[in-house]
Amino acid sequence: MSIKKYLPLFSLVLLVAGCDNCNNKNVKIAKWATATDGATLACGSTINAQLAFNDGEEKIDSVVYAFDRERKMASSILTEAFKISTETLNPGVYNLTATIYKSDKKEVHSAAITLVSDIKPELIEKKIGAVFPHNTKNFTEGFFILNDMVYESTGMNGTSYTCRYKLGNVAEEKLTTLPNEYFGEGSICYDNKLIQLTWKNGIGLIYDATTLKKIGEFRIGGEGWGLTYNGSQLIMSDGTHRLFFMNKETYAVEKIVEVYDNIGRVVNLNELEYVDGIIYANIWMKDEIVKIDAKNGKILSYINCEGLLTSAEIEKYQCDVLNGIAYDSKTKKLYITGKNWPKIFELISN
Ligand SMILES: [Ca+2]
Repeated sequence: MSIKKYLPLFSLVLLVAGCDNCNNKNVKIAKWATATDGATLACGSTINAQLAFNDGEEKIDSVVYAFDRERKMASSILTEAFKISTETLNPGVYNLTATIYKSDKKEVHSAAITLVSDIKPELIEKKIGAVFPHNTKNFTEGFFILNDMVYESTGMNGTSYTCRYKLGNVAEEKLTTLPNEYFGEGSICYDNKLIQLTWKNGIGLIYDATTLKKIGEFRIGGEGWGLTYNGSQLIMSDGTHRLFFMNKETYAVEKIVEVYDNIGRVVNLNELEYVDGIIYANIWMKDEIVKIDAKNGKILSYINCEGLLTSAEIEKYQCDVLNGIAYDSKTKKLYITGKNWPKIFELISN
């Protein structure tokens, strides 16, 4: 099983923001004294931030530390170590600044601190149950189950549509077809609305799930990849390590959860499936599915799904990557497939 860990790209960098109002810009009052600069720590750790003052600079007036990218945490005026508890924080990159005041001087030092997950993910080998046929014409981008029907959305310009079928059948009912200029992506159905994202067109499309008429669209800030629904919010991936929780009426992003394991952030999150507080995501270009704690983005386990198709099947159908996780809430069974794959697999997951 190949589990590639991703190193954070920017965690080990101390950014010295420079001097504001320095009399002599070449002489610094202080520098970071501890491993604060560029630290990567597990959630729950205590950050000990401390400055080392240059000779003759000890008699400063004050230091104001500020922490948290959203600047919600209280600042503190200290000249000793500034201890920061991360007990309540989710994984992500946080900004720490120390502003030093000395007579008419003000010097600002900042550092990026990465909090990774404090959970070592479980490495799980796939367990496969029943196997069903899949339409190899479908370049699968969205995959979910509603009222005993499998719904699928497909991609590529000119072949982007949504359809549904009974598990076990390849004959499918076409629901909506996208204009050629749209590259379709993930989809979901809720409140009698059928939603399909587009990849780089910057919009999501809204259809009435009964009439299949387009009733609206919404803006997507970046790329649209996977989509799922937790009962109150839409959850979208964009190919990075971030998951966007969106208001189901306005489609405004209400929360971003960053996905990390105990090493660093995990990127290329693609098709998604929300199941009881867990988000399943397959990783683009890998036969691998991750289970993510939807509350905080911590990866709980990696499921190795290598070897689902034979090389003869891949050759015959020109199969692309694994992409598609669907949960049947009635039978409590999970299914996976891929782009142009000939099969749908029941994935037995604890
Ligand atoms: Ca799905």
